[in-house]
Amino acid sequence: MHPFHEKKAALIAEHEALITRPNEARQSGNGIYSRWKYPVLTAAHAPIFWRYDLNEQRNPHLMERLGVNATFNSGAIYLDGRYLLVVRVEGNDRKSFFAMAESPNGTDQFRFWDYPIELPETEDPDTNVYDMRLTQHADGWIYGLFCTERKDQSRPNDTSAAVANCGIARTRDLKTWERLPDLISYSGQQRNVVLHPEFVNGKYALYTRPQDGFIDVGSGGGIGWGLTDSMEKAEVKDELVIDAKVYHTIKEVKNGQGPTPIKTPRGWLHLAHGVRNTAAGLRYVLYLFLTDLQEPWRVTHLPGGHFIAPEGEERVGDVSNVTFSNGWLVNERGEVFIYYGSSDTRMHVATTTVEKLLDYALNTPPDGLRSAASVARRIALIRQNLSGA
Ligand code: M1P
Repeated sequence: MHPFHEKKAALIAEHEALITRPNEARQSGNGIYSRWKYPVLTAAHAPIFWRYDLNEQRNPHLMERLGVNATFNSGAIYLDGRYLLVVRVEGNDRKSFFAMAESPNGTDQFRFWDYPIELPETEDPDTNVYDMRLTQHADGWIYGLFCTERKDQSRPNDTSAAVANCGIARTRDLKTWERLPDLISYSGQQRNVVLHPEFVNGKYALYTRPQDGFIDVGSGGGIGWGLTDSMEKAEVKDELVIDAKVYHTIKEVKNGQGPTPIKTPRGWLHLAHGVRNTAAGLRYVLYLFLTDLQEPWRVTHLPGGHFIAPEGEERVGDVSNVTFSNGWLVNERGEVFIYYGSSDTRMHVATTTVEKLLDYALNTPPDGLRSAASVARRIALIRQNLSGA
């Protein structure tokens, strides 16, 4: 075969082998969920025709022209039996964009749709967009709330000064998106904003994350709650912190709502990320909590400690020691697929059920906030077990 065609065929075959590789649930686990062996998406999953110019005349060496650096922090939705992710794809130029990937079973064979999403801009163009949360709302629309980042024009000489806000778009088919004005809030910058799927007191409800700076939340932080009359001109006048950051916990520095909460008979299940500082930098882990069915802003159960933390290869990447989730879904059998990014580099899945998550939320003790309290609780468990009670 002609060398160019041979190389092209090899590239396509290697890519196809990656996409069709069967995934497998890891046998060992904590009984709460199963992690799956292979990442569901990596940079190498991006289609060959997104990265290479496949014309021999223009690209005789078959070089990668537009590299993809990472695929991570994906929103998720289960629609008509299809497992869909809205993936944060980051090019080698550091710009993130959104692209849909679809799987027949939720754990492997994720394949990107042919074209990434062409997200309309507002009159103030985004520099970077990322971490979309999908919410199928009671009003009939599917909303995508994401972070829009722009240069901080008040600090023109600081080339890394940025401002984060909540961008809002909506769709009915995940193909054509209508861009709505960014969220207006009065508590500083915003990231990790998530739309609650039902109306609350006739209004749209948002989980927010007010922050003083782009990275540092400063005196802000915590998962907030606010109402808005409309999503076409979303404005949150008052924010109530419903889950604050707390000293010497997994969310000591900051935290943020993950995906849209899941409605269960016992309350709303929430997944969130908590951040603490270490000598090696920030560590991001996931935690779970439950809020009241009628008053979703009221936390009823807050298990102590992390629910998912980086393990093995998940620990290393562009921003190491990070697990981050902005997408999960439930199928008609009550199976839950938790999609999480590791170290801002790749996507993984862990599977469980609503029943198990509720058991975890209802029966895992809260953080005792002191070593002595932790020891007392562990000794009580040991005594029970050793006495055969
Ligand atoms: O790099 C870790 C994460 O940092 C940010 O999250 P947060 O606003 O909570 O600090 C986001 O940029 C997120 O995408 C990223 O994974």
